[in-house]
Amino acid sequence: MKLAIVTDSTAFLPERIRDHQDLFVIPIPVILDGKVYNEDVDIKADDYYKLMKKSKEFPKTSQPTFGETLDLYKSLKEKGYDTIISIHLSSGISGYVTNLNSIKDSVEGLTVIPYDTQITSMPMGHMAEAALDMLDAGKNLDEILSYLDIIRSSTYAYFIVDDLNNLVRGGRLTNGAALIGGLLKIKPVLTFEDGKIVLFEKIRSTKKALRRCEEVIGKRKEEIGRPVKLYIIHGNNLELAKKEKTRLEKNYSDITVEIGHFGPVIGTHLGEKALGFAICAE
Ligand code: MYR
Repeated sequence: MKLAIVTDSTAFLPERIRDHQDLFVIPIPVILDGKVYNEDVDIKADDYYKLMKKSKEFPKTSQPTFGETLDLYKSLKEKGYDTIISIHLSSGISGYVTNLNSIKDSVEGLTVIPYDTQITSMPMGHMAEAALDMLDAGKNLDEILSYLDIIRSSTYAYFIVDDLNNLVRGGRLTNGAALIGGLLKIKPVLTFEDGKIVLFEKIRSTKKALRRCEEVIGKRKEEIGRPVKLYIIHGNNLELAKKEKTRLEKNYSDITVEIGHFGPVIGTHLGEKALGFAICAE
């Protein structure tokens, strides 16, 4: 078997694997004032948040086309790969991974396994990382997929946004329209349930919402019961991410927290200044 790992640009990838020879990233487009930008190819996070502030129209995202995806798969077949694990953002927030099922058998001699991570961002980057590490260690396809399942079933994310408007207008908050009236004066903590974004708890202030995220992450850490990865992810809010890292590492002295950022695609749906906490098995 010659295996390639494909993921999409919403994965925040650890630096050490970004140039791995068996890793390939398909960019997801964002549309700003009618112009299409491929994430991390045409635009990076820093510039995007600036542009988003100035945009006249509400920003949008879309899925890579079947043509673009098939071109990538075909090129990998030509490079000698016969198997691909295609690791993507949750089917609860984008139809992309589900739609891959209709093209996965299109390239003769190539087995494509679409993998629905039920999440995105740093935990998804960790799934790509774990798959590559296992590949390098000589593990077989079943072993790699079983390990991805362990990470997926132990992944939890809690996050707050500065303004719920983007999530509600983009249609990514389950029951968002029904919730919004009641959420005006509070800071909701959001989470993923069955791959969808839902309200976790209504909290009175940002400070209390952050304390609640720290507490619930600590509880999850005990439940997972094995070494974990702990992530703080920010939407152009590095100062707050650093403060939270210090607090978490003080509270849970046996862990190191890694900081990453939300790129243009997730930034489109969460808006600027979002902050997320994520935990998963190492
Ligand atoms: C599409 O338009 O189908 C592709 C992109 C959809 C991205 C939706 C992102 C939702 C926000 C994710 C929050 C993650 C917090 C850890």
